[in-house]
Amino acid sequence: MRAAIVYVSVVLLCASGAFGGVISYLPITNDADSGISLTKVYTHTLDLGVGDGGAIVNGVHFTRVDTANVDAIPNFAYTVYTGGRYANPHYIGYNVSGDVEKLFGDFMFNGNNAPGGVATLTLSGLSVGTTYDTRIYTRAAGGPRVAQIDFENDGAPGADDSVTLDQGDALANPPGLDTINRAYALSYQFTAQSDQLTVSFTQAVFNWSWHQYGVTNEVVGVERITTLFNTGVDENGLVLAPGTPDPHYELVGTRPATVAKNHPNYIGNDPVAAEGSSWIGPVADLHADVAPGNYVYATSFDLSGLDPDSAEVSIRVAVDNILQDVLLNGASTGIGVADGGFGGLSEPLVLDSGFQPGINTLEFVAVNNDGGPNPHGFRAELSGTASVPEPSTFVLALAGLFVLVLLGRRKPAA
Ligand SMILES: [Ca+2]
Ligand SMILES: [Ca+2]
Ligand SMILES: [Ca+2]
Ligand SMILES: [Ca+2]
Repeated sequence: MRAAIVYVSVVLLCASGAFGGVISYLPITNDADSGISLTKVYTHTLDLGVGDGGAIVNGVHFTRVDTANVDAIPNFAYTVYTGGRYANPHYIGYNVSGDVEKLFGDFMFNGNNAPGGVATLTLSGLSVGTTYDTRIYTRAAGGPRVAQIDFENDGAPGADDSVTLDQGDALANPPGLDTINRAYALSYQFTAQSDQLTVSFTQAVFNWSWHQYGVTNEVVGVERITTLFNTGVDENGLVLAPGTPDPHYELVGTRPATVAKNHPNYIGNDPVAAEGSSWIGPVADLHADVAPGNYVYATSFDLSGLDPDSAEVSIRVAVDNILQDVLLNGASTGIGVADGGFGGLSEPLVLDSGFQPGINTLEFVAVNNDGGPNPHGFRAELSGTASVPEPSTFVLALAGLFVLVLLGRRKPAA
């Protein structure tokens, strides 16, 4: 009975976030175990180094960072206090295969840094109160490459969390992995107290700095809605050729909408087979005249496993001639775009209510102007996120149940 009470207390402490940041180590051998996923909401995906460009891992595109552009990367800074910043090309031989190998191959580093010298990575643009998981990708390349790593987010003096690691030895504890040359992500999970996280590397030995291979920062507990698609793209989000039926948009009451060659007056389609969007319509060449009246484009997406009350969908549209309304699950949202909206995509139109569990449907009510047949087309770019229901809510409910059971049992003895 006493053991059960202690267990419940521990669970309550963990679930209520009574601890600060959490440091952990995630071994990586290939794309499948990289933890890099299109379902995640990232604020930063950075591949440091030169020679093989930004890695694309499981569909997630990394931004290449080297000495030429490091100071121009938004919401990011890499500073050194002695020595200099250098970028190295691609090296192999560290037990990683797949596309993620291009993240671990090349790196930047603080060359000629003095013992006790400090290099810092700063991620900014964070939202106070949001929980993030910052991952610093690392692997062995000789040593002793020992550094004290400090995490600073709360703005109060002193590191919020610290660890000392030899980058050249993954067998040492921490990180305590299975072999010296095991690549891994150094994960730091924290709830932001300010809009930036600074990670400082204070190195112990001259010219043995930490190599910086890559950095990601993901929002914890939130996922991208991966079943939302732009108009005119395939399952991978790549633009389809004109004449192809759109696999995700139906022209209601007639047929699948057709991916279409844009009218010369319209914003140009993104290139075929690239990420982006394309015009769709009733015909394959939008220069052709079609009947005036309503053209309703419908698409659906799946919120299974996500909290519909937390869903938020952002939509940018271009339309010839008017977007009269957007229906979410059959209900008007009152969102529209006035005449002339085909020279560019609109500002984001945001939906943040009216979602339901499972499959949701969006219908775009487009109107082609009166006055006889004239050109018509529709184009949309959609993105969205939703929370993953928290296991801790369930754990708390379960813990509460245990307490009730315990209290109930204790009553007769009192
Ligand atoms: Ca690379
Ligand atoms: Ca601090
Ligand atoms: Ca890299
Ligand atoms: Ca028209």
